[in-house]
Amino acid sequence: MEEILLKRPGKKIMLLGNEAIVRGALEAGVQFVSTYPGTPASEVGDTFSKIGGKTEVYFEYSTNEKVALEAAAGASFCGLRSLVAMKHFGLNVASDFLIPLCYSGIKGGMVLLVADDPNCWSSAQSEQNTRAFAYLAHIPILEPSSPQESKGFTKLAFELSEKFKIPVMIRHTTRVSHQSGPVILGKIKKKVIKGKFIKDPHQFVTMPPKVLEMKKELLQKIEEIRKISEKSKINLVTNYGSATSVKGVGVICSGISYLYVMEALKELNLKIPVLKLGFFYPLPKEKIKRFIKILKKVLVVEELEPYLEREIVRFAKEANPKLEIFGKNILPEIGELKPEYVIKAISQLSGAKLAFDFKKHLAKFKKVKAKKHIPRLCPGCPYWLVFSAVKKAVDPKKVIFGGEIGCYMLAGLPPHEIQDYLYCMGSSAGIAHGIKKATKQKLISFVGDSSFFHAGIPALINAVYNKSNPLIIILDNRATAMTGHQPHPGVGKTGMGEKVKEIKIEDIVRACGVKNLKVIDPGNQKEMVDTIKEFLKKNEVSVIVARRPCVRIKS
Ligand SMILES: Cc1ncc(C[n+]2csc(CCOP(=O)(O)OP(=O)(O)O)c2C)c(N)n1
Repeated sequence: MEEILLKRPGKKIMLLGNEAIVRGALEAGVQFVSTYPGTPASEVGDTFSKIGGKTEVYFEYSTNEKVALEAAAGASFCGLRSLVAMKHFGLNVASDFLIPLCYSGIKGGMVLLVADDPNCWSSAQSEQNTRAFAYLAHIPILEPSSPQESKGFTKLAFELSEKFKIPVMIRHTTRVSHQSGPVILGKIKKKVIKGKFIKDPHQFVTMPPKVLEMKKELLQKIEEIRKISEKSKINLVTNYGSATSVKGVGVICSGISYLYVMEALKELNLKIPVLKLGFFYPLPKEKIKRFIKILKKVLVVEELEPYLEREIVRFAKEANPKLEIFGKNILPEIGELKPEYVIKAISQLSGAKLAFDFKKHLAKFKKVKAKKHIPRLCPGCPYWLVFSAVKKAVDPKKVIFGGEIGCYMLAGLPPHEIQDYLYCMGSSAGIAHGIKKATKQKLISFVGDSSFFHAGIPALINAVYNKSNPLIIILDNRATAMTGHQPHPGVGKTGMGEKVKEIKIEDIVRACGVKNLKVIDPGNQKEMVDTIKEFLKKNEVSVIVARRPCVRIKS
C-alpha cells in the first residue's frame, strides 16, 4: 500500500509539497482528478496515476489543460469533488474556460492546483506569476508555504469552493511543490457520492445579458469570501523568537517568501512582526490595514511581480499614508528570491547591523565547482536519428526549422543546431504556416507526439485549410517524455493503467486532409532522408510521423 494512502490519522509522514496536495484532496473526499503533465506540478497527477485503482478516485491525463479543467468541472456540476492540476502555462491554455466557469460557479467542491516556476528551472518559454489570474478571473487563491500547509489549504479550498460554489486555486511555486516535509495525516474521507446532473440553465448557461448578472454575483461571492479571509487563521501575524526587537518595522509575505523571511530573521537575530498571508485573493483588507496602521516601515517580500505590494500601497493610503513601503525597490522582480536577498533587505529596513557574513556564507558554495552542463539528448534517443537524417537531407543554412516544447527542443543546441524559433506547445506548425505564406523559403516544423494531441491538431488543420506547404515532422516517441513518460491518447493506455485503443496519429493527419504522409522508423535513415527531400518539394502540407519509442520507456 502506498504510504500516501495510510489510514493512520495523527501519524506524521514525510511528503513532497505536491504529494501533500494529493493527501489533502483524499482527506477532502475528492472523486475526480484530471491533469496534463508539466513540471513543477507533475507529481500530483503521477501520484494519482500510481494509486489509481486502489481508491475510489477516478484519474485521467487529459489531452491538454483546458480539457482537464472542463472535465473536472463536468464532474463538479454533477456534485463530485474534483481536483485539476497543471503548471502555469497550462492555465493560459485553460483560461478561456476558467473565466466563464468562475462566473457560473460549480457544485461539488473544485480545486485547481497551479504551480509557477520562478527562475524557469523547468520552464522554457517564460516566467509567469499566476497570481494575475486573481484579477482576471476573480478566482480565490490560497498560497501554502510548506507540505503541511499544502495539505491543510487543499482541504480548506474544497470547503470554501463547495460553500461558495466557486473553483478555488492553490498556487504553488517550484520550491513549495518540490520541498519535502513532515505532514500529520488526517482521515481519508470515504463517502462516495453518486453524480447527478440537475438541469439548471440559470447556473450553467453563460449568455448576455444574464452573464453580467453572473459577474455581479461573482463579485458578491468574493466579498463574502473576503469576510472569511479577514477571520481566517491562515492569515496570521507571527513574531519570531525573543531576539532583538525593532519598533515600527514589519514584514508582509506569503507562500515560499515566508520561509525566506523566517530564515532571515533567524540569521539577523531580530524580532519583527510578520504578517503571513495564506489568502492571496481575496486579501484580508481590514487585517492588513490594522497591521500596517502602527508601523513606520513595511517590507513586502514576494517573488516576481509586485501584486501584493500594489495592494498594500492602496490600503496604506487609507490606513497609514505616511507608511514607508519597501518591496521591489530593494528586492528583485525577476527570478526566485534567495535568503541572502531577504537578509539584506530586512537589515536595510530595520537598521540592524548585518551580523551575517555574506562572504563566508557564499564561500561555502564556491567550493562546489559547477560543471558547465549543456543539456543533450539521451544516448540512444531516437531524435538523434531524426535530426541526423534532416542534416543529411538539407543544407541547414537554407532551411528554416520550427521548434517546440519537449525533449526535441534540444534540436536548438549543439551538435544539432536546427531550431530557428521556439515558443509554446502547438505553436511550431502554426507559425510555420505564417512563414510559408510570407516567403518561399523551405521550412521543417518539429512537433512532439503529446504536443500534437495537446495543441498541434488545430494548427495542422489551419495549414491544410489555408493551402500552406510546410513539412511537419511529428516526433512520435510513444510518450510525453520530457515530463516523465506519461501516456497520451496515442499509446493505448490511460492514466489509471487501463488498456484502450490507440488513437493513431497518422489516422488524424489523414483525416485533416494531408495527402503527403509517411510513417517512418528513423532508424531507416535512407527512407527518412529521401522522404524529407521529396516532401520539401511539395506544394501542399506534408507530414512524416517519425516513430520510434523513447529509450527510457520501460517495457
Ligand atoms: C501548456 C503547457 N503544458 C505543459 C507543458 C509542460 N511540457 C513541456 S514539454 C512537455 C512534453 C511534451 O511531450 P512530447 O510532445 O511528446 O515531446 P517529448 O518530450 O516526448 O519529446 C510538456 C508536457 C508546457 N510547456 N506547456
